[in-house]
Amino acid sequence: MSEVRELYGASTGNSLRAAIALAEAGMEFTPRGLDLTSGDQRAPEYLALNPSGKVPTFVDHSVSPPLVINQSNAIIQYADEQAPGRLSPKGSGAQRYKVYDRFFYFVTDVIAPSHGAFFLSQVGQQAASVPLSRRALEHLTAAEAFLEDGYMAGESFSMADISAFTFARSVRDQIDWRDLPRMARWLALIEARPAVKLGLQAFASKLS
Ligand SMILES: N[C@@H](CCC(=O)N[C@@H](CS)C(=O)NCC(=O)O)C(=O)O
Repeated sequence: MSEVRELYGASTGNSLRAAIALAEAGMEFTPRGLDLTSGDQRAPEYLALNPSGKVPTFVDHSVSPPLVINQSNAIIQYADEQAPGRLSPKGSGAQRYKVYDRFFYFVTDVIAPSHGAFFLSQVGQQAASVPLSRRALEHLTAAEAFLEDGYMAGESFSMADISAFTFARSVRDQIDWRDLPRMARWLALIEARPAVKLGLQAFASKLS
């Protein structure tokens, strides 16, 4: 564990994607688990790092002043830059843009509606949340077509797999896997990766 890099988070999709990206990039970090149900994210010392009171937050103390990144997807981009070739192909060829294309598909067409649905159900608007949840699930399962070469953006693991993985895992009981043989194979493949296991465990001792 490195005290130089810290990742504040909880066992939620955004924090876990960031933790998996850092682990896949081979970057050691100290997980700082926050208990969201107790309101740790609104403690003044945490708000000084992340004024919106959300997780995750990444801090790199090796630079002065320390580098602070709040958005999970910005942390993933940072991990990608630190370890060229691990989360996206090196260089600027077509394959890099395929990775970005698929990465942002999951971020904007799957994760964003699922967050919207979560918010609506939290504020008592269950009925309104249903179409958004359905949309997120439909967009996820449409990715069966992405998997002809094994991974979400081709023959190699990339940040596109990270962006798809935590949501797919969270809705696994809502999916009829018999219709999605490639995706079933893909989910097992991603789950078996040592760095993915490491990332998933990062905040395991804390509730969220
Ligand atoms: N766009 C942000 C979203 C962060 C976010 O919504 N985090 C949620 C957990 S998934 C959170 O901290 N919720 C606690 C709260 O709002 O009090 C990201 O991707 O990092």
